[in-house]
Amino acid sequence: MSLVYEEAKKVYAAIGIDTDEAIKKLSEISLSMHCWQGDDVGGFESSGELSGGIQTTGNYPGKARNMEELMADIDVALSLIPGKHRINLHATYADYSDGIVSRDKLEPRHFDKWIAFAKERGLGIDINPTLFSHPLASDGLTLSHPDESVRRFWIDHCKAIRKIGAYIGEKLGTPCLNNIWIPDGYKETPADRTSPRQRLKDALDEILSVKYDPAYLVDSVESKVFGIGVESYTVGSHEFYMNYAAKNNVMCLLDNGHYHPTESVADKIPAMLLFSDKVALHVTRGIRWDSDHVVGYTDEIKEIAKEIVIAGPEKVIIGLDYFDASINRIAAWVMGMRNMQKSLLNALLTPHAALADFQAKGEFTDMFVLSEEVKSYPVSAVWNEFCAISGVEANETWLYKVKEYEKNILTERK
Ligand code: RNT
Ligand code: ZN
Repeated sequence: MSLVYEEAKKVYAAIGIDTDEAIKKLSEISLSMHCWQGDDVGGFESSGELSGGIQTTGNYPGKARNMEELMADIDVALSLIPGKHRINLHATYADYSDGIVSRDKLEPRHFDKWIAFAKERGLGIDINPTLFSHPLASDGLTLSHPDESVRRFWIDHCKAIRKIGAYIGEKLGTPCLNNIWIPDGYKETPADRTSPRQRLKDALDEILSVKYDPAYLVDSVESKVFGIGVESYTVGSHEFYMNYAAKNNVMCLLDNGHYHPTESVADKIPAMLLFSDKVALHVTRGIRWDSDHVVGYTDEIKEIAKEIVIAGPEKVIIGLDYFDASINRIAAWVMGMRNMQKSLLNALLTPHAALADFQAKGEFTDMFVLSEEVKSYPVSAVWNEFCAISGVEANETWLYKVKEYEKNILTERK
């Protein structure tokens, strides 16, 4: 135990916080690390363009070109991130070594390599059907497409992925989160806002009519306010999914890049949890819009972390979702994951009960002063201790290892 940590321990003890306990709790929170940061949401199915109103910008060298490279890069990232985590996959990261398979025909065996990878490392896996970057999504419509045959393809795809998710959950002994996000929407103000949503509702009903053991598979639906090219209307809006989730016993997934910039996902979490047992998150950093920048140690994320800690971390499934191709992709993973963890630690070191007590008594001066002063308490000393216990670098020196790997491995990829 370092002297600095011992000092910090005393400082926090004075406001009733046990730092050892905070470290223990933090080490029990796992985050789902999105595989798609490693290859700019490319996947292994085709080399076609990314579609669906999302965009990766930048051309930093060294993008993973296949499953082996992506796995190797994930290993490097995880070696620099404290704690035990999960991997979040998209359907298009299937194992196509026996040939490309149509998305509606994907089978559990196409994910056996990922399962073996996860098992060896003690990781969980989450999954997402991929309803973009495909000829049948080129109209910008999938589950809400007016053409029945297009809808059928995507319904069957989602069903195939749920089956795969349940298989993964069973094999790994930890529930796999299947998250449905669709890009569907319109560039111009639609004449009919109802029919597409009716079709989406019917499609979801069919997809979710197949029941799986919740010990293996849990489902969430992810809303969005707009996407590039679908600025006027999105079928899967927040109200649509919030009501759908409540009535159908699935989870809402809140992506903090998917709301109007002044809306706060931190504020939504406790509201949602009065009506559902759990909520799922995609943590990102929007700048002006859903720009999917690397998660920072920002006020927005700290406030989200605070609500997670107050609610109880077991009630919130935390996944990251961003894609930056302008910097080293492994560094992007590591920094985002560590920032989320540091934000959680910051929340674990905040005297919530005392602050809530001030609020209840109407002692707002005390509440304000304590919450402000606590912001400059020595979180970093506790963070460093957590990293030391976990066997990873405490500060920016982790980047040397990424740079070494970049020099030896990434620059060889052309
Ligand atoms: C898009 C959604 C969605 C995707 C990933 C790749 O705006 O956030 O979650 O980012 O599924
Ligand atoms: Zn998302």
